[in-house]
Amino acid sequence: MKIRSAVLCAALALTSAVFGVGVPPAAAESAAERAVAARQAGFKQMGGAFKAVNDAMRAGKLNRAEVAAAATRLETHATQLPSWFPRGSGPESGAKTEARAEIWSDAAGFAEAAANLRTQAGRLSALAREGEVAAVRKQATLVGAACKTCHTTYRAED
Ligand code: ASC
Repeated sequence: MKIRSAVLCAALALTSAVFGVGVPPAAAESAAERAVAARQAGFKQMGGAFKAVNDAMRAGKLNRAEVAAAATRLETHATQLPSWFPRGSGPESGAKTEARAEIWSDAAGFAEAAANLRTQAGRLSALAREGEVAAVRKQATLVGAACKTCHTTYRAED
């Protein structure tokens, strides 16, 4: 019985190795393409977190813990954001990306823009915990402005 399952396991492993079963389709091939896919996923999460904040504002209902958690997610992502742009993952790589070359030629400016988003998102989280809707709403527009400023300078389509 044990030997049988071991043989079965080996056969399955071999099948997987040969046919790539269980391995996700290789949508991203090169290191640059993998970096692009990873950061797009990160930005998608950021968009989701910011949407959660804006939805709460639109509904006029401030669930403090929920909005604070979304803002903290934004803050954490903002901290990691510069590392999502390894050198060589820009448009020169041939990868399909809206990242502009300025991200790397003006790395200090890019880092500063990310740090600003981190600061604004941190303030948003603190204000959400305090629970003053008007203050949260105002701060949410500053977070949006931080997103937008960076996009204007460092993203092709914005
Ligand atoms: C979002 C989102 C962005 C920013 C930006 C803010 O929700 O996906 O890229 O806000 O539009 O101006």
